[in-house]
Amino acid sequence: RQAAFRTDLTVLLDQVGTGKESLSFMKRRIRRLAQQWATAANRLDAKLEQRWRDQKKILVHVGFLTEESGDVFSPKVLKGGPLGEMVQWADILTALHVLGHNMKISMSVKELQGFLGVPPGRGSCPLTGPLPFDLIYTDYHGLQQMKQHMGLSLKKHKCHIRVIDTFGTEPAYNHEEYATLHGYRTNWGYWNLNARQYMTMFPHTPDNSFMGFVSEELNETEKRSIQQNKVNNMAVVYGKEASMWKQGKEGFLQILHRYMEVHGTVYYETQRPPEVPAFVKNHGLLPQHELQQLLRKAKLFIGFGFPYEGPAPLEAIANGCIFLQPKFHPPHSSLNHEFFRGKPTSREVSSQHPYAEQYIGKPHVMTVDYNNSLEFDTAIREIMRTKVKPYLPYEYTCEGMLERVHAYIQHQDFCAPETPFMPTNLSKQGSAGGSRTPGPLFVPLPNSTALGWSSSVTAPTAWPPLSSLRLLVSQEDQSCVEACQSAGFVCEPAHFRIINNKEALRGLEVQCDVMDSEINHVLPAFSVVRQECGLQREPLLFSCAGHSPKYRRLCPCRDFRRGQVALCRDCL
Ligand code: U2F
Repeated sequence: RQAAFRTDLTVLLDQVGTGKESLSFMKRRIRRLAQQWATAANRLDAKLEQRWRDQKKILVHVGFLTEESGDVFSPKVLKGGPLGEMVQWADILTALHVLGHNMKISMSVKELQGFLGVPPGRGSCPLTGPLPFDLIYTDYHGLQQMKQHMGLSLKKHKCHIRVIDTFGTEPAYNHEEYATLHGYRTNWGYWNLNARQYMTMFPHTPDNSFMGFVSEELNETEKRSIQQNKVNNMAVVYGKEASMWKQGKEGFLQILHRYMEVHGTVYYETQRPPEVPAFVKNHGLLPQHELQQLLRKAKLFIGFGFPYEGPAPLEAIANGCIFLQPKFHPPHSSLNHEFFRGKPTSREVSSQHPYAEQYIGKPHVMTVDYNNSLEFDTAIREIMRTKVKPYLPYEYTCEGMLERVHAYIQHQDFCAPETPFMPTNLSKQGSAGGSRTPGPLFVPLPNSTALGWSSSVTAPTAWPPLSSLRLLVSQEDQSCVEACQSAGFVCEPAHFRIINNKEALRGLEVQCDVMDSEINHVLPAFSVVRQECGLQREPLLFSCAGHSPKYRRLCPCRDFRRGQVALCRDCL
């Protein structure tokens, strides 16, 4: 069946259910953004020009909100607890509904069993018939519950699963045996999924898919009025829980207070939290729309280092604030920081909000060393002088999210058997013979070699299409994430299978005295010193994130759309 866009959210709101603060929060959000979603649906509908879209049967099982997982989030919704996950789930549900899919929502193990047709209360009684869904969106808690209640059949059906995973899971952590043998074993990872089945909150490692969420978009009139009504010396502090204000914050708060009136939205029960200095005007935890109003007036939204990678800075920037945040030197990661310890990634978090730092940057975002009071002081003064317009990257608008989720649903298929790629007609452009349709694909780059494939090798079903591929060679100890980024591209794990062969190495004129095929997450790669080349034997270990001082890696990069890094030019 063809999916038709929906602009009425009544059915969705009924489906979400009642009885918990988390659900009420999500419903308030869905209602508040309903008009934006409707406008976005109409725009995307026009953009796609009647293209056929399959209507999928989708189950959404929100594991972290089930009683069976302990649901520690719901009781804290009105008390300054994390809301980012709820923001994201509300938006995922809305996007799937608006895109016109046939969706069921489960928030308990009982509902899960009912939807899957597994007899209740029978432990791990496997699902015997076919899976009644094309796609299942869940999280790590939900995955565990499915393992318990679907038994062995989970293995059979796991290609249909998508895991919403805030901070991301790198391939080395996801591969059970490899993780266990090489010290990447954590409490979360090791599900042996295709790493692109994990969907993140921000575009972290491109090994995962980027799900995201949305922020409110303003029209030109609203933008103008916001700019006119900005209070130049008003700052709002990022941190809705008192503990986020603890320890060592007094110094820079004092400096800030020298120039600006400081506002906070810190939760409190009866008394003012002692962590919050007396000069701060604390509004208490605000409902989302009231926070937006406050951000519309404020000039500065200032982070103290925690929470990491939340939605609020995007909302602030969308409402015309400048976001000031601490640089982390050295970067925080699962290797050196309690919060990230045990998370299935070694990603280095260079500031409180690396997306804001790297994808948005100045003038909307300033990332400075808070231990250097001079640098901090200079930043505040610069912010007071700078005029900015409200800004929201396209990928965080409702249309951007719909476009991306639409593309994933229609094109990503982890169930199809991998057809081995035959690299018979791969060749470096410009070399004699071989190249059937030479195109403008060779990208000269300093210190790295690059080449592209002619579109004649495109397998009809490949997505992203092979026309987007650019092969690069990384420096030693450089990951493919960095190598592609430094050349203006993004690493594309789906393209690894195309470049994991002798022909690619030969095309690059790499000297290989020894050629091996091994299980190691930095392969395909070669060692310059030893003239050894290695191909990847385990497709689950193709990794954009991996790096090793011994190797220069072969990196499959691709182009991307401006403001929509998840999609290549020809991806829609
Ligand atoms: C992140 O979770 P948080 O919930 O701490 O992220 P925030 O950026 O603080 O904000 C989430 C939402 O809270 C709303 C605000 C944001 O959409 O509009 N809010 C509000 O309604 N009222 C207020 O007074 C203040 C904020 C991240 F998202 C999680 O994935 C992480 O687990 C967590 C820890 O790093 O950080």
